[in-house]
Amino acid sequence: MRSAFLCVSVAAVAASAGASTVVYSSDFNAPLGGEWTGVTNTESVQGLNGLGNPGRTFSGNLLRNDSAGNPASVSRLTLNGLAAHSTISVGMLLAVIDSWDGLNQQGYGPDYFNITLDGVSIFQASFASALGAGNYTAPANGLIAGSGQVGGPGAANFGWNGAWNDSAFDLYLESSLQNIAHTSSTAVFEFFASGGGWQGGSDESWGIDNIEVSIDATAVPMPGASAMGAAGLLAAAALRRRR
Ligand SMILES: [Ca+2]
Ligand SMILES: [Ca+2]
Ligand SMILES: [Ca+2]
Repeated sequence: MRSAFLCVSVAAVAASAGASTVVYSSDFNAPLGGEWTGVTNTESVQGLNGLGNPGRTFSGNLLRNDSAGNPASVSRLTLNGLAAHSTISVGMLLAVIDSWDGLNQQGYGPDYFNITLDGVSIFQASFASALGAGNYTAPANGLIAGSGQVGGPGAANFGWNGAWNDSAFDLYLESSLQNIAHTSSTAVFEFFASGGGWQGGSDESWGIDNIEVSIDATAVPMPGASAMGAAGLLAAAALRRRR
């Protein structure tokens, strides 16, 4: 019996290596905590409600940032006290709201959506829904609402400025946001628009919903496998005593 418990304990430790642990998530449906600073406005997802891939769809509210400027004002997520890790991943649903102008150079573009981690760019893409063309190619199933381009099939208006179509993307499928080398116990993500044609306001804005941050799980450092085995035995014995 003792040897059986030891085997189970060691197997569990081995299985956790390489897995990931969610350290933060928000669907933006409840008031935001102090981890969010900068532009922290939340509002209805409007016509995007229910759209997405299985397990992650727009619902309730999203965080919407319609600030102007180049770069525009950021929405910032600060996470402290992260456990030991070597990589970090972030996923979210992105709403590209109203008349983005892609890389258009006629005075209305370019328009970019950016994500930085600890001040370093981890994502920048240009999207188009009014003029020109963007430079973002969504992976399979990455486009979850609208056409993702000007006048493409599926073009639709999901709310906000009714004169302009909207699109949405599942950035959980964006490989550049997965397993980013990172070891600090603090992580600061900033989300913001930029570009010489960025107008903001009711002309062009963005929203995010269902954000999730995870780190690669690392078993709590232990003096050795035998110590973990002993801890597992003690825990199992304690459980049995309580029953
Ligand atoms: Ca939501
Ligand atoms: Ca623009
Ligand atoms: Ca719209």
